[in-house]
Amino acid sequence: MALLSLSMQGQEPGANHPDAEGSKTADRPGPAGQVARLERHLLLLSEHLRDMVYRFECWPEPRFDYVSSSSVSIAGYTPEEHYANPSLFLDFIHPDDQDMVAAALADRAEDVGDPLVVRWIHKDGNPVVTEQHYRLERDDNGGIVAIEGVARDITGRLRRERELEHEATHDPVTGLANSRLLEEELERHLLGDHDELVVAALRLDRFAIVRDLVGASVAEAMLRDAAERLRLTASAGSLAVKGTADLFWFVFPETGRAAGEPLLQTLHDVFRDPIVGEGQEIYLSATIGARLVQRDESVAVETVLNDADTALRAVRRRGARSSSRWYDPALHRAATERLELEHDLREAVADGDITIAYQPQVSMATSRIVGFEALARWDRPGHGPVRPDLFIAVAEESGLIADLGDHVLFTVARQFARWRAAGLIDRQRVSVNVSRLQLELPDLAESVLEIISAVGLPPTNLTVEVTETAVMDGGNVATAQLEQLVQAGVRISLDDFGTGYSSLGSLRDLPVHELKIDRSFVAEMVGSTAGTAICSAMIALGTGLGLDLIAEGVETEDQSRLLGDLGCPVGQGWLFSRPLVAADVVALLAPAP
Ligand code: G
Ligand code: G
Ligand code: MN
Repeated sequence: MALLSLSMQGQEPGANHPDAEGSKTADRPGPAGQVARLERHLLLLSEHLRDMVYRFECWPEPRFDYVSSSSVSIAGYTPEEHYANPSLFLDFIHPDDQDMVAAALADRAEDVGDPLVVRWIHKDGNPVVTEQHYRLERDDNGGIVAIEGVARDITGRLRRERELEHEATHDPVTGLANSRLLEEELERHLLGDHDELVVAALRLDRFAIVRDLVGASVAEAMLRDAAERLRLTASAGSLAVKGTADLFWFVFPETGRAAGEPLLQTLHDVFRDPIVGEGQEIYLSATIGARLVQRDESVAVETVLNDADTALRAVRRRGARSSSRWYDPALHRAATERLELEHDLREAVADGDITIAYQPQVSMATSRIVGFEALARWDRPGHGPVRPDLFIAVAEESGLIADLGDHVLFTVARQFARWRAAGLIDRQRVSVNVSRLQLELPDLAESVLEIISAVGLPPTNLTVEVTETAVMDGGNVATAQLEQLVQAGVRISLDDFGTGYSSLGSLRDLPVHELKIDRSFVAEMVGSTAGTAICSAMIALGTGLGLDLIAEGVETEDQSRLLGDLGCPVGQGWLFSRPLVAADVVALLAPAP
């Protein structure tokens, strides 16, 4: 820069063309010639830089010694305009930066120091952010005589940096803040002294089903619609965040539990109107888990997020929709216990510690055993037996159900194949329960057939028990699985019949051989005209459709007799036998010596 300023001495303002001046000194020999060549070289350089190079004299008169041509692109003014009106240079500094520039110049020693970021107003009115490397020349009293420098336009770079920052902290689909921003915000709030605040986790109810129904693209548009409404709802100062899948987060600073309740309600209210995506409308609802952070409570960001999520899961597990729940420590204990249960179950499934009890199914006319229902049992180490509906539910939630189902079927089928080989059974069937989630596994039928064939149990010795809700909710996929099993000779039994909501009409079209009258009907039958009428109607319906019938939960002689009279040939229940371990089944089946 010093050289450049030297070279400019004596040059007329406006002489921006190196060639125009260059010819005078070009061929001078010796050191003078070298200096001249260097001058021309520097001028050439500065004229072709995208940065604006300048030397501005402040004293005795403000005037430009030199301004490079890129002043046009950076600030919109030609060098000529600068030469003609030197105060332009100070005027187009952004009003908000004027004081800062004055202060920087006043403090600055002569040497080149840190660059200064200064906003200019471009001739077209737009702000330009410049980064300026400059040097001051002062007189003996410290007064500024001249400024020389290079101004670089960093507007684009800053915008790109901001865009990158935005991309890194926002969800591309909805434009909401993402989890990274959530964590940063929370971190900031929780640092040191802070007021009460509420963190809420919100999940759309049944969104996975909706997605299957409307397709991924419409579902995404619906997510955008929901996100936009949620964003508008979140009050000023609060943060709305898009998490994974259909999960949203909210941070309500300076909010206690009393103030938080109505805020959560406004989030629910978003779903009063149908959500729209690509012209399709659907009514959705949401479930919320909320965590109150007390004033000055010292707690990690991760813990707060986990707690809100724990509360959310607790509501969803209860199957409640459109509701909220506040986190409390008891929930944490429950969640921990559940995790431990899940852990132990995982081990039990892996180690084959799930055992089977067999409950006989008996002909009410002859008292002969016509089949068995296989029921899974788990004796949890250190805890005792766990109710099967509980551990089946946990297996479904934790992705263990496929392995558990395979293990049960394998154990049962192998056992039956052996009893058959030993001549203990002949045409009796064994019923194995298959849950709703199992029916949704795409290769269920295939894997069932594979397992029984591997252990040598004929398909005609197997019944698969499914609940009517599982078949109805599973739709075509579930029906196709059942049909494949039926093709192979497996029998299908509709468990808990009457407790679901299947239309009687659809019963005709389902691949089902047997109706299993739920024990709640059997329990209310004796001594009740209405109860008897219901059982009678179900039996008539089954018989009319050509289905086999079995009543479950038969506990008394009266029930057994009445069921027989109504035309139900087979029963299962404590009257005949409790579920038995395999050894007891053998004792039961073996001909008395
Ligand atoms: O016998 P009991 O309390 O065992 O059965 C409770 C519930 O658990 C019943 O609804 C039964 O259908 C279900 N169940 C029992 N064993 C199994 C199994 O091996 N797989 C599935 N999916 N459900 C089972
Ligand atoms: O839902 P599912 O039918 O698969 O389950 C059968 C359940 O009924 C098992 O929990 C089994 O232990 C139970 N059970 C079997 N016989 C009787 C009975 O006579 N009375 C009652 N109350 N429950 C029974
Ligand atoms: Mn059953």
